[in-house]
Amino acid sequence: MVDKNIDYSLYLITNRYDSSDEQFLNIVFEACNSGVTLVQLREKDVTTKRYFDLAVAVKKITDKFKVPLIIDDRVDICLAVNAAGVHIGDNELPVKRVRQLIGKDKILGVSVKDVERAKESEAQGADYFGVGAIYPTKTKVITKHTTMATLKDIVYNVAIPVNAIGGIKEDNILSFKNTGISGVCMVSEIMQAENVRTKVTNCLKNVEQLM
Ligand code: 3NM
Repeated sequence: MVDKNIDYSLYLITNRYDSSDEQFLNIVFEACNSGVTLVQLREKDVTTKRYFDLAVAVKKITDKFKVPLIIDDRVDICLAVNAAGVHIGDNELPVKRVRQLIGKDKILGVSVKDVERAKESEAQGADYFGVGAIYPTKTKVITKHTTMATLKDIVYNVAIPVNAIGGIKEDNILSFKNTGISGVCMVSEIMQAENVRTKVTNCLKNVEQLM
């Protein structure tokens, strides 16, 4: 059974950019070794085989560091590699159906941008939310700006953990003080850091001040 007592505080979401697989996996290794608390493998425009192979490789690393692995979008890949859970956004299977497919023990993350969708998704079995984009992001994603006020509103109206996403950097983590979030999700700040260890260590220090 998967332990659902998840630490969301520093949630790394991957992006391979132009790196080789070896470089990519080294970044994930270094990030886990430095203390990220959760990893999401996020792949777009790859074949199922490629997604699966990457998931197997990333899971070897996350398992080594006992960091739960979440798979973006793909229930089948999540089940195939026995990842800790799956994260879905809009335009995907309904939350209720995903919960039925993955069972009660796996983690189900959902991207939401308003209280209504958050309440509905919570009722349908979501375990946590990603709310954004709080700050402008250069990462390729279909999103829209979501305000701090909406973020706080969602936190206030649901019982499950809420994590902020979008343009989050070491230097703006403290802006989430008193929002009630459970963690910050980061793509480029960690994946493109000059020194992943220093970046993760510094981000963890800032995140600790939020909790
Ligand atoms: N989801 P970065 S924003 C994957 O708003 C993702 O739901 C978002 O990348 C949302 O940390 C985003 O590099 C990309 O800004 C975040």
